[in-house]
Amino acid sequence: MRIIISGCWHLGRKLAGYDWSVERTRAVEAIIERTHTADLFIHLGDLFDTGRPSPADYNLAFEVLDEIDCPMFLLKGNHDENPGLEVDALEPLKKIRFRQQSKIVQFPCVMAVDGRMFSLAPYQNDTKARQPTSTTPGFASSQAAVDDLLRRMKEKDMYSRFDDEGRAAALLCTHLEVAGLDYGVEESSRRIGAAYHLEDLVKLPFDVIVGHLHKAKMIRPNVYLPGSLLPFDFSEVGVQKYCITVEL
Ligand SMILES: [Mn+2]
Repeated sequence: MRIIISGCWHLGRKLAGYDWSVERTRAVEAIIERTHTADLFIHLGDLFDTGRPSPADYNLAFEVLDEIDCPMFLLKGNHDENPGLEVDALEPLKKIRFRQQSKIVQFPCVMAVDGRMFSLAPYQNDTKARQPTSTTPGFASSQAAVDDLLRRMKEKDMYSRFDDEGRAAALLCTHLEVAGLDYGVEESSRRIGAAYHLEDLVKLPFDVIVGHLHKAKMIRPNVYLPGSLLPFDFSEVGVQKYCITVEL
């Protein structure tokens, strides 16, 4: 199974009045091209720049997502979220019938696709984490919800397949912060809520793909950050951007 992973498209973002649509369109088109030979596309969150995108931003989201040529998971990011119990920016996308199957991931969950396990940890706010849903019981806090997900993924009988080296056919994708990661330029940013610890993630017998941080990074042995498609600031103009391909 070939999986294409990207995140932090921040549709609608302007920097000092400059609209990144030309750069972003070029990058998104390169990703869409890769989905022609993929089995699954995962967006790691922050599809939109704000919790209340404009009609033009929704129009753009529909146009690009409908071009994706394989089933997709769309995780909620902190920028897609609204406070309290207000609906988030991804909620209206649930009403759209895309060409391909799509799953909007607003709560931590485990999904099985063709015998591979996907642990999906979108951004969580405490108020929503406490609400029971059809698939979750409601948790004391957003941290409790994502800790529960990690605990479930540590149970080996979760996975149906291992390769010759004992690596599980599983993947963890998250928009949460990772404590212990060198955030570089974003180091001083305010904590956004629940977090994973890098020391836990590197012990997992499968790869972990982390969104939210805009700078692409590889942390051995198994933690990867595709970064954003957008420059973080004008110093990054012309810097190479990435997406991640996983063969599982
Ligand atoms: Mn984010």
